Amino acid sequence: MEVGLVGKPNVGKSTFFSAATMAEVDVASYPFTTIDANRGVGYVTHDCPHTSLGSECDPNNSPCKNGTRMVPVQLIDVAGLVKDAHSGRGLGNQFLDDLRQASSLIHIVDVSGSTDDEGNPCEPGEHDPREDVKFLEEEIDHWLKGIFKKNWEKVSRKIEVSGGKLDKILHDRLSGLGISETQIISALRDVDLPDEITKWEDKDLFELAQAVRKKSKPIIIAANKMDIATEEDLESLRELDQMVIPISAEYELALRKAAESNIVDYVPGDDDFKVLKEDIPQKQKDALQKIRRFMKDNDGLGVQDTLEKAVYDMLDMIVVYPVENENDYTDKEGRVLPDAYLLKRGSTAEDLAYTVHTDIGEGFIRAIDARTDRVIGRDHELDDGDIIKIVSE
Ligand SMILES: Nc1nc2c(ncn2[C@@H]2O[C@H](COP(=O)(O)OP(=O)(O)OP(=O)(O)O)[C@@H](O)[C@H]2O)c(=O)[nH]1
Ligand SMILES: [Mg+2]
Repeated sequence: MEVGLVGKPNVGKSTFFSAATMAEVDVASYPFTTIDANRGVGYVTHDCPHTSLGSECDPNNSPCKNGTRMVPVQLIDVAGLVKDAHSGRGLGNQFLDDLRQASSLIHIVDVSGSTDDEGNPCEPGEHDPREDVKFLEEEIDHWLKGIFKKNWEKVSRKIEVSGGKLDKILHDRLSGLGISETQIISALRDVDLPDEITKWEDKDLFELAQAVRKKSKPIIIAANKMDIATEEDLESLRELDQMVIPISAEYELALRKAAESNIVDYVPGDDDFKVLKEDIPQKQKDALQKIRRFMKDNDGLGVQDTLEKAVYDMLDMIVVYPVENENDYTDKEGRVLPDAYLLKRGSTAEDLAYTVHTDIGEGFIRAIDARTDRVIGRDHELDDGDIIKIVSE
């Protein structure tokens, strides 16, 4: 499960990434600080089943803090994208290939309007961030269109001559992009293109790319730098009628670092924190005061909230806990509730088996719902919080 961080240069993508993963990466106040993508692990939270089962868990892939599981999510922080990148401006858009596997995208926008189209600093309010939303979607559409377009003439002729199934062929072309056939079928339904595929022009392929993007890479907008923006800035971005979350990646990073140094007790996503160490410089005290005020005004700092929404709301994911022993909920090593996996709602017991390991998926015989001890078949639809034993060859 991967989530991509995208946006024009200098908006705070790497700051968000660093706050969410606690990895040290380059952050600087000029464009194109990041060139090669940063990859790391962030997490989304889930109520750990151990609280209702009465037995303590012993996690392997997902730490548990006071009954809250931290389920891993891969994050990718890519280079900044500028307008017309598809025709080679800035770093071009080839690096979007890094986002092939991303299931959803977080678009980091500088809501304060203090970076121009190219990511150069400007006076706050000078740039309208709504423009950034439009251009970014278009650049992603151009990138997808470019993938469709490769050898298109040959492919479209072949489809017309041999009568191949269009959705299957498009699915093959997009292999490695984490796009399902169902998403392609539903995108094809949303567009109105000429019946004869060989007649499709550039604009038709673009329209199709746009529909595929909407189905397969949903975008959530993180209105960053809210700490230097006004409520009016935020309201104007909200006029776009998309999911927008006000955030301060800089405050989030500062607070997580303070928590790491035991200066504060802070649970990411909370709307307050506790100061543990009073003996700190006045400057740091003032900074913490500012952060606290921001949290009160905005119900938190927004980074964790954005990630949770990118996974649970945009993708409708559930969390399932596979075990080896359905009676004491353990794995081979005796760890209680060792792993938590994110799956799309509607996933089956067999889907879980494949997620754990291809061999387990291929050898699937049956599964057992550990909470009820009932045997379930491969097509059984899983529920959020299920604990499942898979029996395989
Ligand atoms: N005020 C404020 N500044 C921020 C915030 N987040 C990031 N910045 C600053 O914005 C500048 C750019 O941050 P980066 O994280 O390097 O931005 P980026 O989008 O990764 O930039 P590129 O890699 O160049 O595309 C740095 O000076 C950060 O300190 C924020 O929430 N508030
Ligand atoms: Mg960066």
